[in-house]
Amino acid sequence: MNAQQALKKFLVPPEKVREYFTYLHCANIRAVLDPAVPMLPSTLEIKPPSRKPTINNHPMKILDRIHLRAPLKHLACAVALGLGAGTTHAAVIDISGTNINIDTVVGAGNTGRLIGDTSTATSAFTSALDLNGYTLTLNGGNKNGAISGNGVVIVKGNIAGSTGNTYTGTTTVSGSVTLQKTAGNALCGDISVGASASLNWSYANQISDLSNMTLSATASLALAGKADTIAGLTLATGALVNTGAGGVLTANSLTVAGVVQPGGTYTSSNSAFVTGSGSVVVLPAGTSYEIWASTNAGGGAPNEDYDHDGMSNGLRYYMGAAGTLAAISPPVVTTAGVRTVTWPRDPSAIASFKVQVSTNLSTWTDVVPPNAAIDESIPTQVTYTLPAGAAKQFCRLVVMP
Ligand SMILES: [Ca+2]
Ligand SMILES: [Ca+2]
Repeated sequence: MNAQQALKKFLVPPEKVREYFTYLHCANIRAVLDPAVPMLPSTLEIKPPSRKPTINNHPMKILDRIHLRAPLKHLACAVALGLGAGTTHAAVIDISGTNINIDTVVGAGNTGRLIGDTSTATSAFTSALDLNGYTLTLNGGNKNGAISGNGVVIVKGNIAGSTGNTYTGTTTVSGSVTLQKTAGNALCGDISVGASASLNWSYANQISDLSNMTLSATASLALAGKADTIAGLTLATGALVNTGAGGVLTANSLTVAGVVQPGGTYTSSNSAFVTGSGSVVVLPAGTSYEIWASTNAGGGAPNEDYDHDGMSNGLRYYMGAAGTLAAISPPVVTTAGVRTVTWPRDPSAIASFKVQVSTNLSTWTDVVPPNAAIDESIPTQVTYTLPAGAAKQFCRLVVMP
């Protein structure tokens, strides 16, 4: 029986596909996948002999379901997933085999999906995957394909390749996983690193800046000297961040053992959860100038005056609701011969500042906190004590959001 005869036979009784395919050698599979007859009409299970054949260069449209079992080695063709006319099932590729590479999946769209390996076996892919709302489990082997769409990714093997993943949804990490994307992010969405799991960095910026990452008590991160920025980091007691030589993990927030930690730099010398010579940097809480300005100042620069009221955007941001024209030029208060000036401050503003002093309004000298003359003990204000001596002095507040 040649391939065309086999094809005719299984097209007539599709339920016989598996039976006929047991007769087909690799060469015949290739013929069946001829572009002239690219559609596989029904559930198809390919169990080729141990020679590990390659299906090459023939676009294949899967209308229903295909199981790719070991030892099929390489599906080097474009695979289109989708519903065909008159069918009722979403197309599926189930790569429950071992070491299967699929070069291209096209048209995953709304109806097709590709199921990752759910067994303990190794699977690999180089295709682009659209999660399409489904769960993808990545076991051992390199996962070079770009994963997109919304779904759940369970990571048990290394992530590699040169095209970043963009999926949304959640990520669960178990086992030891090395992140090897040479461009883009390896992991996206909110990430849970499970018991005894470890995440290892081969390159910088493997995690989406928008990801919140949670480590269980026996989980660990190994930055290996690389830098990355994430949204939030939550550590159970016992979880470790090994920075390696100078690695830096930057986060907008840090929670350790259920307690929210303040902004700052966490190192092995001040924090039990850090090892290595690098650090975990937690940005100060609050609203950045960029976010504030996008809402309140048309995205303008700090030195511009968006509403033309004589007060710069930067000062308005720094002083918040208490910021008025009068507040920019507060009176000098003299108490027992000590002269002070107090400016309002919004504690949610993230900005450094300095005071400048002058005796002639042309030459200004910086007074940079921390400084004994500057009192920040009240979060809603900054008080500067003018130096004794000169009869006439001027001072001004400069903010640097
Ligand atoms: Ca990042
Ligand atoms: Ca203004």
